[in-house]
Amino acid sequence: MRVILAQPRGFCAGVVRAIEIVDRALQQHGAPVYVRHEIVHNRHVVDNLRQKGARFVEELDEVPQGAVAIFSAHGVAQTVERDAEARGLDVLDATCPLVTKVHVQGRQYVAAGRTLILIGHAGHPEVEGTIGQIPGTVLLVQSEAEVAKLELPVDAPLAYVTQTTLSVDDTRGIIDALLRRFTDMVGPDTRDICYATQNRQAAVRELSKEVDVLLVVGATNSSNSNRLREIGSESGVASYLVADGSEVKPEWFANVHTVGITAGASAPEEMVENVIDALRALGPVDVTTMAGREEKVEFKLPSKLMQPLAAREV
Ligand code: 10D
Ligand code: SF4
Repeated sequence: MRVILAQPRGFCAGVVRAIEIVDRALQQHGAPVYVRHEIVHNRHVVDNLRQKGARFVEELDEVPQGAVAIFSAHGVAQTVERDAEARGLDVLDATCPLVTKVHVQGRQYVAAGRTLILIGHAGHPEVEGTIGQIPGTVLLVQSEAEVAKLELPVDAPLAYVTQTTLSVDDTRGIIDALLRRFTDMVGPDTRDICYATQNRQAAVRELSKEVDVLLVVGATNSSNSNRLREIGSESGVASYLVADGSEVKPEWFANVHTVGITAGASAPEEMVENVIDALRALGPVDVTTMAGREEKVEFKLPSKLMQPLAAREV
């Protein structure tokens, strides 16, 4: 079997930063440190940090007074920030800077007197965080059909922002529907969809032309990973989302010559290796990597974590 690895795939700069924040917090403060929500949507990442002493909670009332609390890469509402302050927690914010950028943009549109529409998926933590970062009402739109249901005057001053991990193609359709229906609408086009999401989607679209089966390494609750699997399916390729090699099923590969593998922005490269090992167990494989865009994005850590460890101990 031929295996072609997507390029780029796997960890984005926001995920690298978020994991590094938990690691450094553990080094500086010792265990336990508390993380609100999965730091990124991947069980292997979470289990690894848990073994090092991180404790994962869904709400801050599970965190003892004065403890170190880390917000996940997906961001939080302002009520969560205020709650952390009221509880005297030592907060480290691992919200991806590209998610924070959307919060700032949304607040600017509202300050300019516009009603804000958020294009995104209901219930996702990034969407809950973004809604809670913007004062006043934010209208959530999940599909083109929902654009038709918005109860707003056609000439109302409106703006939109989007979740960072959406399908570029679906989002374009929703934006076009908004622009067709309303006359005073501004927004970033699809640029709120982050560089990592756009690059991984473009790579999978290319890869899908070459393969019989696509495996996306990622978690079922990972929005960006699900979008990659959908692109494979929409391209007519049998596409499966797998957390690791244990989920790979031999029957997917009957009469299959070429398998594509990509990984969501929160999926560790070790899990890609683990999936390749599962394929090797079925027979010989020849692994190559597609030609693809090189990513050089890096984000700074919070200043609290930049001090050398020795200096803090003095
Ligand atoms: O579900 P998701 O794609 O938003 O998050 P995941 O943790 O899988 O990947 C990192 C993306 C983030 C934090 C949203 F920008
Ligand atoms: Fe940031 Fe994009 Fe990664 Fe989300 S997927 S953490 S927005 S770089």
